[in-house]
Amino acid sequence: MEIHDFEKVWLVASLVLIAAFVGTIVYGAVGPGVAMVGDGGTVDATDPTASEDFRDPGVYVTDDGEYHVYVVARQFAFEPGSGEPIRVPAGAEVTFHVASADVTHGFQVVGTNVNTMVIPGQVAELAVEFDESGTEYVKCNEYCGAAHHAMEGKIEVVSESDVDAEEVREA
Ligand SMILES: [Cu+2]
Repeated sequence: MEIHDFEKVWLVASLVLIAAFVGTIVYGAVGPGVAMVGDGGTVDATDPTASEDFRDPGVYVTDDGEYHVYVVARQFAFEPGSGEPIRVPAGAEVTFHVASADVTHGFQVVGTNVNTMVIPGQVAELAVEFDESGTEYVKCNEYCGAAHHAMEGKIEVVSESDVDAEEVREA
């Protein structure tokens, strides 16, 4: 069978294109470290503080040096985060566990891909590593009521010795 040279060129070009498209999808899925929001279990949809984990929201560190931040989102604040900032160490893996005390909220670290819905009764779990110290901001990006636009929080990424997480809790 005779295949014209131009036809061969187009055949090869379209195969290369298909391989490139598949390549970008594979890279997008595994390359930049994109992870799904973890299932952190369930809590009482109207009172997450009834569960042991959320009784006293804040920053905890285990014996193994793993940081866990328990955050309660409610109209219109993050606790901790809005009143007092969340202080976490730079360069360590920090797992956020976020629960809502009323309606659906959002929890997004501004300018990053750390972003989840916070559905009442459901704990959203996100593992994050902040490379550099500095201030990060958290915003609610699910409309949650009249003062939704004012629902924000602050994360201070500091050196490990400046983190006030002496309370140890096993994960
Ligand atoms: Cu909101």
